[in-house]
Formats: sequence, C-alpha cells, structure tokens
Amino acid sequence: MLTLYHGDTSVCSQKVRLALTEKQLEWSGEFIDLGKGDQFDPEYMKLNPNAVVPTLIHDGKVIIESSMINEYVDDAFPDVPLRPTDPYSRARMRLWVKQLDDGIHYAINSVTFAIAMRLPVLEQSPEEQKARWQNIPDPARSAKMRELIEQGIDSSLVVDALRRLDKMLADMETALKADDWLAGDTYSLADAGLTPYVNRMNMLGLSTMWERQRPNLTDWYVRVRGRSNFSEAILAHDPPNKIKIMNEAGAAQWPEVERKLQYLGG
Ligand SMILES: N[C@@H](CCC(=O)N[C@@H](CS)C(=O)NCC(=O)O)C(=O)O
Repeated sequence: MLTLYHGDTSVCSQKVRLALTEKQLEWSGEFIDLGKGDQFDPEYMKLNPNAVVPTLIHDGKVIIESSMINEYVDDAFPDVPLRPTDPYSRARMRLWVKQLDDGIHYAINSVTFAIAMRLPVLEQSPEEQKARWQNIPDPARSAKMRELIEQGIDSSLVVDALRRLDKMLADMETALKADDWLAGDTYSLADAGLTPYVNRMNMLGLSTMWERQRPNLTDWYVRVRGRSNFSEAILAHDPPNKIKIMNEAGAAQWPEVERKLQYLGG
C-alpha cells in the first residue's frame, strides 16, 4: 500500500504524483497544509525530520526526498519504467533531477513567494506575519522566508532566482532541440521532475521566458500538459484560490520582472 503525504501546489509533491500517475499506481493521499504549518507537526516530523513534503509510505517503509521517492517507486514497481535503460541517457536523466535539488527548487521557491504567496501573508496581522517565518526551525529557511515576505521582488534573492531559472530554460531548450524528451526519446523522471517547475513559472506569468525564443521548450510544455498524468497529478489538486493569486500577482508584477530579466540580458 502506498500513502503519500503531499501538498496541493507543492512542486515536489507534483513531481511524485506525476510519476505515480504515469506508472498507473494506486495510492492514497494525506494532505499537508503548508500554509498552516502542518509540516512542523511533531508527528509528521517523525516521518520527515526536514519538515517538508512529500513523504511516501510503502507498506510501512518511509521514504523521503522527492527524487529518491521517484527512483524508489521506479525500482519497486518496474512496470511502465520511467528511467532510460541506456546508461548514458540514465545519467542525463539523473543530472536533470539533481539540478532541481541543487538550486532550481530554491529558485522557484524564491520567485513563488516573492511574486505571489507573500500576498496572503501580508494581509495577516504583524504577529501572524512574524510567526510565519519565526516558526521555521531552520535559521536559513526562516531568514529567507522573512526576506521574501518583507521585500518581495525587490529581494536580491529574486534576481539570483531568475538567473537560475533562465539557465534551466536555456538548458532545456538545448536538450529538446536534439530529442523529444529531456533525457532522450522517451518520457522519463527528468520530464516528470521538470514539469512542475516550468508549470509554476507559467502560473506566475513567466511563460514569455520561453514562448518568445525557445520553440522546442514551448512545444515540450504543450506536450507534457497534454498527457493524462498532468491533469490527474497537477490540475486535479490545484486549489482555484491559490492559482488565482499566482496568476493575478504574476500578471501584475511581470513588467518589473521583465526589467530584471533585461538587466540579466535574458
Ligand atoms: N529536497 C526536498 C525538498 C522538499 C521541499 O522543499 N518541499 C516543499 C514543498 S515543494 C515544502 O515542503 N516546503 C515547506 C516549507 O518550506 O516549510 C524534496 O525534494 O523532497
């Protein structure tokens, strides 16, 4: 039996849901409300001491870290394999996934908060706002959250994040010029891994970053959105209120974001 502790719009949760759905596996979900701070519940932290989602439980065994979860699932349920068999393509697939953990995730989290998700926090009382970052046990995570809530897109974290995300898009465009999918000629964990990040950028009104000059990536995004796992693993879990905040804030902040991108030469 598979149980996934997950968040609705959490990109790491989407990445695992995409893999589970693509593999046509049955799973049950335990919803963790990140906005409310469910991830810091001591009972949940016994499963995931990092206080993040997702966490997978398979027949009582606990697996954390979305990239490890997806590899585990592909090992444990080999039907519908999501890793290329050729060793070089498999290494390329892993390099894509590694980059998510090495900086892309940090970057998407920065732009999401700076552009959109700080807005509901700013509507709260000063005490509640303070609690949002003060309750985060990891000092670096707490300081980052505080800066993004207080400074929004004026935070220097945002320019760094846009630079990293622009590089991700450029690398994807190069890979997709040669192949239909990121790690070769079949859909893999690389595509499942990157989809939520490109999709989040789309939610935040950043699609011009590929639609203007990256035709292969534009085409890939149309194709991943057309797959049935996209609607089941992403759209079906999207809460309309959060998507509205992201869409509206993204549109409103685009002129300023575009100025920052021009400064980067993007
Ligand atoms: N490397 C971890 C990152 C997990 C992570 O940061 N999850 C986010 C949601 S996508 C989270 O739970 N954030 C809660 C918080 O920052 O308080 C993984 O891939 O599982």
